[in-house]
Amino acid sequence: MLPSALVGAAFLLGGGVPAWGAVQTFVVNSTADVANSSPTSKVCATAGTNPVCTLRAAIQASNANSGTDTISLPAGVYTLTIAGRNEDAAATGDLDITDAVTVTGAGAGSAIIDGNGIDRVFDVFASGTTTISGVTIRNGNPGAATGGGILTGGVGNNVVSLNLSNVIVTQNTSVNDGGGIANGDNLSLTDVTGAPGRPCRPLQGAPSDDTPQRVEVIGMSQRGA
Ligand SMILES: [Ca+2]
Ligand SMILES: [Ca+2]
Repeated sequence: MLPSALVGAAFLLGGGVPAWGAVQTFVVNSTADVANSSPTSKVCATAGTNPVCTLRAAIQASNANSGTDTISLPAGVYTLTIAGRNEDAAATGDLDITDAVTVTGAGAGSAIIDGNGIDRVFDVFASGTTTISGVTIRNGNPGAATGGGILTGGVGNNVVSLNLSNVIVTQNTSVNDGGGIANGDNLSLTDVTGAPGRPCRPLQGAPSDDTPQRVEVIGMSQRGA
């Protein structure tokens, strides 16, 4: 254990960047879709003279800062506008979660993340447990890929657990399966509402330890049999 005075000194010397992987809380203060000042920055701040903490910047900062950080998302409509599918560092298209994180929205009815049809909304492939609550996830469209709103599952030996609580997944589209959510590992759904997507399976994947509770899936149809 390091002396607290030394930790404090290191904190100051680091320009406010927590040292040694201390987890952080990022409070989003802009609905704009702008990347962080640098993909490796652990501070949520866009470049320029009036930096803000956008959702994308917060995801990137959380990815860069090892440990399960928290992202606080106030009420608002957060529309993704930086096109570019098949990119896995949250710089373009979907918001890639490469380090487990807790995203706490103001409420499913008020904190709305809109994929704007440019890509899915979240691609969660970080080891460990990611929790997303109090948001609506809508208008995702990854094109010829799975997971219209959310794609989650491990890459390589990663084991991903995604908990969704008080989340609405609606109006997402996928050419392939998982119009709402495509899951490859562990998915826990509590108070999650799904509403119409495209005619494909709204929820793909059959993990062994799903714990759905009070899950409502409305108006979806399944392609094929
Ligand atoms: Ca992190
Ligand atoms: Ca991406």
